[in-house]
Amino acid sequence: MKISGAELIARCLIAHGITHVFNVPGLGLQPLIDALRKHHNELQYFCGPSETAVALMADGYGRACRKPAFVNVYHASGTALAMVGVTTAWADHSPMLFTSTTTSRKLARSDGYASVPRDVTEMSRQFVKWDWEVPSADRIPEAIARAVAIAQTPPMGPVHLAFPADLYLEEVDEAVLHQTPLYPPGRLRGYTRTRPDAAGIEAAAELLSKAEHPVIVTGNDVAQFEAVDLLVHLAEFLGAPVLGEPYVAYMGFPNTHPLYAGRCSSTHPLLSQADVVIIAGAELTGGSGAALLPPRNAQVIFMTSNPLDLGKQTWADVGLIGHPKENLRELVEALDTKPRKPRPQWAATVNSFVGAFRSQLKVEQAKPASTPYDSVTVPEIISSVHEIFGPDAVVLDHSTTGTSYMLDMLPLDNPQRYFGITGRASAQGWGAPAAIGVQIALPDRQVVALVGDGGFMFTSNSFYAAALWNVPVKLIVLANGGWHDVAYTAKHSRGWTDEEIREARWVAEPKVDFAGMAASFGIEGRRANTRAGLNAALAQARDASGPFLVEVETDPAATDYYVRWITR
Ligand SMILES: Cc1ncc(C[n+]2csc(CCOP(=O)(O)OP(=O)(O)O)c2C)c(N)n1
Ligand SMILES: [Mg+2]
Repeated sequence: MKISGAELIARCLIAHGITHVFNVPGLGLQPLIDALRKHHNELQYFCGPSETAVALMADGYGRACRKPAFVNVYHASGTALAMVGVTTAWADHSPMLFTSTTTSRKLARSDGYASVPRDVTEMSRQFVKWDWEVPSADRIPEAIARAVAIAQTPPMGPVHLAFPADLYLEEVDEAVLHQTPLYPPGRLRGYTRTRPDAAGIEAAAELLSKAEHPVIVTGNDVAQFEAVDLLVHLAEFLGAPVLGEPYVAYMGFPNTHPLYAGRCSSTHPLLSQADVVIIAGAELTGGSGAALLPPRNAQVIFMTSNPLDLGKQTWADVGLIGHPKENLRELVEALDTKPRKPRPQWAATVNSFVGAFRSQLKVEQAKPASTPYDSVTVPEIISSVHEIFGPDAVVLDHSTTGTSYMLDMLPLDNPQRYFGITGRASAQGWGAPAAIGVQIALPDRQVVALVGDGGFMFTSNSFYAAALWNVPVKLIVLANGGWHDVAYTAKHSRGWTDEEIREARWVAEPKVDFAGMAASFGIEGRRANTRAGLNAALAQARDASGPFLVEVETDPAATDYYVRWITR
């Protein structure tokens, strides 16, 4: 029997376990949308207010599911709008099956309606693991099979396929689905838990067994591949303090653990004393852009799932390339065969540092707001979120200058409930749409997102989609009066005055009524400027069955804590 290219795409997606589709419609896409709709029992279809919104939702979905969603966008303009979703998915290793509808084959290179002067996949090429403009309908099964496999193979990331619009209407024999060498999906099954080289493990274990002052810097890979328990085991075995990065997509270590020593900086007192540093899946970019280097005389054991990461930020005396879980498991096993080295002095130093660090956090928590008007401090917001939503809520953090407090103060016994954005991605606007994607991926979990007021303005339209689809995500907008991150830099590195910052319009004047904006979208919203008001609003949000927005007048003083860390 003959079927259309569009129908073939839908069937291939289903065959490969794709369950969610994100799209914005337009000329030429309709046959595909019809085919996707026909299979609505298997493919949940989400149409959003812009390609930027849906691509960032797919990025959030990929982070939470660790499998790709299918995104299809409109020609050159839709692809351009979606590009920030592709760049963040690249930066933070989110699997994504990104596809563009492009000019029909007969009209290619004619610069007609909604056209692309060359290949639409050129736009994303430097950010994707693989790209292909599918030349004919009979190649669809192969294209989708390979794209899904590549996106999901560590290091995960986006792939970009382009479908010429006429390919959706091309009739092919349905047998092509079965004729591809890659069908059924079981014929393309990659076993991806690659093991590090035995010699490398031995070299790492040898270094560690002699280390006096071991330190671990943890990052994304560890949490993304569910290796946190192994990292905890390794840290405890070595008595090594664990440092996080200033910004992370996934948090690799529980920040409630007695060996958690705050976030990394080149001058971190424990890192400065390290003789062996294990860098486990960390990207080592600071918030200020400066590299976070270990001391020059320290030996570095660098663990990564991506061979291309070697040597990017730091040297690697021992580079262990493999699946993050296997890297850690093999290292732990190798260490277990060696005598355990007591390090009483280092233990005392680490203990005393962590004790002082925790006392400092208490001081920060107790600080009153610095504003002449009513506002709530970021530590208070964090405490309220934790008290009201509890330890099981999934927290998505795009609070920018609030992130330092978040990573240190939000109790994360299970760090895998935290989703953030790395310095490498550094994309304002990510938070709200990504939170919707995470909530779609995890329908049984409560998802709470904290976003800056400036960042939210980049993609606030995405929140309308939460209303359209009744996605019960809870969004907290930290209304601290504008763009404090960039204002800080202007003020302290370039000598700008408050007046100049105001003239540049980096201050939120006129004030945006975020709760009112939510109401105009048909979403419940509340504003709070006191702790009690915030608690009441959060409780209402928690109990609401649909999406909810809480706008909180936020003390901008969080910037000081953030800057103290990144410029230390
Ligand atoms: C797409 C993009 N454009 C510009 C920037 C630069 N930038 C970094 S922080 C920031 C302002 C963020 O404001 P807000 O979300 O209110 O956070 P705050 O600094 O107030 O904590 C901007 C514009 C960026 N990171 N991403
Ligand atoms: Mg702000």
